[in-house]
Amino acid sequence: MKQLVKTLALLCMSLWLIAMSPGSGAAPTIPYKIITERTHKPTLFTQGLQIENDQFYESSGLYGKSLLVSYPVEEPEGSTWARLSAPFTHKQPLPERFFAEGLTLLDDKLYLLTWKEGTLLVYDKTTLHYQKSLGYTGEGWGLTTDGEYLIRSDGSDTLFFHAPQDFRLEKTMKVQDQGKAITRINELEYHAGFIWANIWHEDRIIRIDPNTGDATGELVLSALRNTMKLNNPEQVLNGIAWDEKRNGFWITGKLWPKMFLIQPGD
Ligand SMILES: [Ca+2]
Repeated sequence: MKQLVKTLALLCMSLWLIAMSPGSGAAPTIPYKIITERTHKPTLFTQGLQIENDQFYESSGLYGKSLLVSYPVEEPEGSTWARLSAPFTHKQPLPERFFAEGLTLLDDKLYLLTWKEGTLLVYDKTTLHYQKSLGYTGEGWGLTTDGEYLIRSDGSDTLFFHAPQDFRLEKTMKVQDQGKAITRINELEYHAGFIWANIWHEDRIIRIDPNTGDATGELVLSALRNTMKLNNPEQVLNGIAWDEKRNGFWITGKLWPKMFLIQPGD
C-alpha cells in the first residue's frame, strides 16, 4: 500500500513535470516520467555513473577522497543502504594524487578519467582491481562509449573521441545548439544513438547528435532537485546512467541523498 501511494505520488509529479518544464535553449524540451527513486549514499561526490548487470558503477571525486565503487541497482524496501556504514559490493580508493572524474565500461573494463592528472585508469569490472594507466593531454570531466570510441568531455564545448586500446585521440567534435556553443559539458551517457550530457551547475541534460554535435533536445530536471534539501552549492546534478532492464535513465548528483529512475519521451 505504501509503495502504491508512493507510485501514485510520483505519477502525479511526472505529469506536472511534463506540463511545466521550461526549456532553456533552442533545442526542444524532452518530456519525461519519474518511474521510481531510491537512496544514494550522500558521501559520494558523483563524477561518473554507469550500470551493467544490475550493478551501479560510480566514481567519486576530490583529492585524497576519490573512489571507484559498485553497488546493486535494486534497493530492498526499507533498506538502510544509504547509511554511511552500509557496504558497497566493491570499493577501490584512488591514490591521493588523483581526482577521479568520468567513468565508463567497455569489454569488461572500467575506464576512469582523472581531472588534471592526464591519466586514464583502467580497472577490472568484476573486482575493481587496477589494471593499467594510459596518458592523455587536457582535463578529464565526463566519459562514455559508443562501443567504438571512449568519448571524453573537458568542461568546454568540445567532445574528444579516443581509441580504447591506447586512448590516442582520434577526432574531436564541437557541441552547439542552433550554432551557439554549449560549454561546461560534464558527465556523459551514450544511449539510443545519442550522447546525453549533464551541463555543469545546471539542472539539465542535453541530447547530442554524435555525427554533427547538434543538441537535438534537453531534459530539464530541476524538479528532481526540488524534492531534496540541498544546502551545498556543489551538490549539482551529475550522474546519468541508462538502465536497459528498467528502460530508463538513473539520475543523481554530487552528494545527493537520492537517485531517480526517469523515462524520457520522444
Ligand atoms: Ca554515465
